[in-house]
Amino acid sequence: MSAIERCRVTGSTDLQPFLDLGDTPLADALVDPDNRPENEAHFPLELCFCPESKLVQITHDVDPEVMFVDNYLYFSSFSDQVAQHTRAHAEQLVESRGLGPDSLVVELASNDGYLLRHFVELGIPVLGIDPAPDQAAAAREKGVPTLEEFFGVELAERLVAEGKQADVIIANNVMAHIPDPNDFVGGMKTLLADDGVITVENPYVKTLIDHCEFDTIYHEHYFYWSCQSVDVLTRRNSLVLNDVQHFPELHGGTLRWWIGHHEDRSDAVLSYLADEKAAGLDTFEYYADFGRRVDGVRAELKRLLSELRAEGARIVGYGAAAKGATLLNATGIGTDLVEYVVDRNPHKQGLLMPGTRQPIKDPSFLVEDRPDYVLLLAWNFEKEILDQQSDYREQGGRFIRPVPWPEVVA
Ligand code: DWN
Repeated sequence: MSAIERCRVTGSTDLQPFLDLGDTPLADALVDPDNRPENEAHFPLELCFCPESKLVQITHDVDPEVMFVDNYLYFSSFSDQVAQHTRAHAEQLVESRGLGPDSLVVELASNDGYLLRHFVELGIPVLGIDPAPDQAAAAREKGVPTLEEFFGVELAERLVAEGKQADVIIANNVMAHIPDPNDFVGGMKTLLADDGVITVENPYVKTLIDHCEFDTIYHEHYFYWSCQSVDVLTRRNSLVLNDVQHFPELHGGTLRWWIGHHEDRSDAVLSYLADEKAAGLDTFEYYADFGRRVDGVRAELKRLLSELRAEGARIVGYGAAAKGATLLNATGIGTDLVEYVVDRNPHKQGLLMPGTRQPIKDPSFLVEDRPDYVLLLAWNFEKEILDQQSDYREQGGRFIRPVPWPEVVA
């Protein structure tokens, strides 16, 4: 597998690498213990910066058909925080856009219908688009019609030819996952009604760098977006980035970008663009020392876990998350340090973490087994998880937060 030679947005060959996390397995490819390959496929996990697109992207492509279809186990509906966030988003759209029975709301990567179900409940026509069969089936059970396809210009043109035009297009946590952003956004432009709006949500690259959230880097995430890079991409596809909202508590720090056919820029988006310019997000220097800081975090985490184990403590993990797979594999944390991982997604229980092979169990096992420490692999849900695990904590169990700096938190 060779590194890309051109930026996936601009085609520029001026790609500047700044982080190498080594060869790691696909973060979502949990392993079936009854059918475990000797060593599942590993791929180089490196980041580079393109000064033309102002975009951070991984240097090696993995076939999307391999990553997102056969055993993709991410279901959006396993977080109360995400559920509350998406309900508020739906309500904001219905009110601000005056949606009703003659509207059409389309979600790209609609997963298990976690968001579109809110519009269905209000009698607003929806269409989900997601290539993962299990998630699409779960969405249909919620009354969300779903196309099991990858989205791009070709599908958008087919939908328009059928008389469909979207008043709202929602793309939550997907614009990091698509190998061809111009085709993806070009499809949005084709499908969007003239007075329609697109909302795109993704973790914010500035938070990733500033808070050393290196574990949110995995092959499923081709891109790590800033307002500047979204601005470049949308303008290249004759759309306009008009507004931005910040959700610092979601997935470690998420931005929601509001995009349309016509310019109507808010003070918020102008302020974010100016702040990013002032912080140097459009320069290599801003990213240059990230690799060194990540090395420091990885070394400290391994030291802390090794020290606790040497004292006779037992350590397990919470959250069979994609970020957990990167953290364990990129830091070299095997079952000698973290015995097993718990996760409340039943599709993941009974499987093994990719690469490091920790077995995945139900979170109720924590109270039964009483390990001394739990490494928060899903640290982005720290409050929700600690509240939920009050019984384990009352038994004296303690959690370890791995980033921005490893520490025992509670
Ligand atoms: O882009 C993506 C980000 C936004 O979400 C997707 N590619 C995949 C996903 O990343 P992730 O796999 O790191 O997801 P989460 O949602 O951060 O992972 C949380 C894991 O923890 C899930 O497997 C569900 C589980 N969980 C749990 O066991 N108990 C979650 C909560 C809130 C809980 O209480």
